[in-house]
Formats: sequence, structure tokens, C-alpha cells
Amino acid sequence: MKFIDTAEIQVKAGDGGKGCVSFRREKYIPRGGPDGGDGGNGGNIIIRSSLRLSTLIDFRYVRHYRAKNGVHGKGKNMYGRNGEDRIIEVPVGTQIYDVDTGRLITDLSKSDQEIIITKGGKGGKGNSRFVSSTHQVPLESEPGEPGEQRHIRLELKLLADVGLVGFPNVGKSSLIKRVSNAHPKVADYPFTTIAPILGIVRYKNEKSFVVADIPGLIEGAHTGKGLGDQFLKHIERTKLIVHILDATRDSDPYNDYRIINNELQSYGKSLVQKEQIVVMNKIDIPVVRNKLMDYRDTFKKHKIEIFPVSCVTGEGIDKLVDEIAKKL
Ligand SMILES: Nc1nc2c(ncn2[C@@H]2O[C@H](COP(=O)(O)OP(=O)(O)OP(=O)(O)O)[C@@H](O)[C@H]2O)c(=O)[nH]1
Ligand SMILES: [Mg+2]
Repeated sequence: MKFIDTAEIQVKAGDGGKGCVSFRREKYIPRGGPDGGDGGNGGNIIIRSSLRLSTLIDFRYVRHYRAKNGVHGKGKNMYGRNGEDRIIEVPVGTQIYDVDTGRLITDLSKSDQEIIITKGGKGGKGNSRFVSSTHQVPLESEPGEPGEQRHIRLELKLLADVGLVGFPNVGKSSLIKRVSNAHPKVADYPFTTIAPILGIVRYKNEKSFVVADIPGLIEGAHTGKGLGDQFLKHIERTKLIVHILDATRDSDPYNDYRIINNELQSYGKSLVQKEQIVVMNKIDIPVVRNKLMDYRDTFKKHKIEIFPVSCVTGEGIDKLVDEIAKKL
């Protein structure tokens, strides 16, 4: 299964500055030689790959990118300054397509790769450049060239940073719905989720990470029961596992925790060695809240901290997201 994040943006490089028409003015010399300077070049639009980003979500908010124009030339042979380049950072692995031709422009597969996606316009020549022995009083200059413009599509194959695991109906989809841009189905019966879903979480407007919601696991999942082995495959490459518990089930949460971890262990691929954050969901329900202290103590005996949350009221969610971001 492929999860692809995409965004379309318009990029426009800076225009070149105009060349200037000007003549020296000195005392007693009514009209000196031409001294109009050249315009500066427009800035380029550069796309650079960076390991600091993992999604294209920012491009849904800002779709137009411009580089600075070159400054116009001035008298006394002063050049206009070049317009500054605009550097756009994208995650490593981003592919860039030209929307008008449909062609792949480049694939930024390594970090810190750069491509000039649109070139700035050249600055125009000032009139001093048009002087010659037969042409002493040039009145012409060039306008700057316009900067290139392009409509591009960015595509990124997403890899999940965080995997959500737990028994069916514990609230995995409710959590991803609460914290990310995903809109999975949530319902009060087991196996509501039948295929993995990825959601992008924006963290404090600066970073983002990808969370995978997978269908509920049951005992025997690693052997393929409930298709568990296929779903576990999707979290093989995550950096972190968020293990969700639901104390409204007719079983002891610590026992549930162990059963799921046994499945991870038996599945192999070092799943059980991944760092885990253990979440106790549904604390808005009185029977859960009343026993929260007991659960905390039980888990503490095994040196495990639990994060109590409610996906319904939002209690504890910010703290959990902080913890996930910190661990990543
Ligand atoms: N009271 C309460 N109900 C919750 C909370 N979180 C989830 N639920 C409910 O629990 C039920 C199951 O939620 P889902 O998010 O679909 O659970 P899931 O783990 O994704 O379930 P599967 O996809 O079947 O594995 C739904 O009826 C939710 O409304 C919570 O914090 N408090
Ligand atoms: Mg679900």
C-alpha cells in the first residue's frame, strides 16, 4: 500500500531590474557621456531537500512562492542589486513534477540536494552599454527579463513515524482523528478500521510527523489472525509505537498490554524493541477514571509510565503529543 502526500504550488522567480538611461552632469558640461547602470538579476526559486521535514503539509497553507526582483539600474553607472533567491525546503524523497507537461522534473532523494526550479530574469543593460564611436548619445536601455514561472506538483511517499497499536475498539482511530488531518471512521464495534490510515500531525506549527492507524490486533495476530500480520507490516519502519489501552474492556489492562506485546514479539522484525508510549484512553468514563490510580501503580511496578487521555474530551492529548514529539 502506498501513501502519497501531494501539493501543488506556483513558483515565480524574480524579474530582472530595468537598465537605466542617464548622462553625466557636471558643471560647465551640459551633457556628459551616458552613465545609466544595468538592472540587477531577479532571484531564482530553489528547492532544497531537508531531513528536518517529513511531510508536505505546509504547502497546503502557502501555495504561491516568489523570489525578489532585481533592482533597477541607476545613474553614475550604478548597478541595481540582484534579487535574493527564494529557497523552499521539502522533505527528502520529494519528487517534483511540472503540472503543465506532467513530466517529472527531479527526485530529491538525498538530503541537501538543490535544484533551481525557475530562473530569475536577467537585468536589462543601462544606456552606457550602448555607446560606440558612432553612437555617442544612446537613449536606449533594456527592460529586465521576466522571471520564469511554473506550476509544480510535489509528491512524497509517506513513511509513518509513529504506529498506533491496541485491541479493537480501544480508540486508535479516535486518537488519530483528534491529533491529525486524517478522518477515519470511528464506531462502537471492533474492526471498524479495516485498512491502515496515515495522518499528519502538525506540532506547534514548526514540525510535523506521520502517524499510522492500523486495524485492531487480537491474540494470534502475528500468525495472521484477523489479518494482523499484514497490518503489523505497516509499522515495521516506524520509530515509535503508541500502545493504546481501554479499561472498559472486560479484561485487565496490564494483561491486555502483555498480550499485544506478545504479538509484537512473535511477529519479529524488532517490533517489540521499538520505544513505546503507553496510553490509557477513555478516562472521561467514571469507571476508568476511578481506577486510574490503581492502573498507574500496576504499570509503575513494571517501570512503565502511562499517559491517561480522553479522545472525547481531549484531556491529556496535548501532553501525549508533546511526549511523542519529544521521543521522535
Ligand atoms: N467515552 C469515550 N469513548 C471513546 C474514547 N475514545 C474512543 N471512544 C469510543 O470508542 C469506540 C471505538 O473507537 P475507535 O476509535 O473506532 O476505536 P479503534 O481502536 O480505532 O477500533 P478498531 O478500528 O475497530 O480497531 C467509539 O465508539 C468511540 O467513540 C474516549 O476517550 N472516551
Ligand atoms: Mg479504528
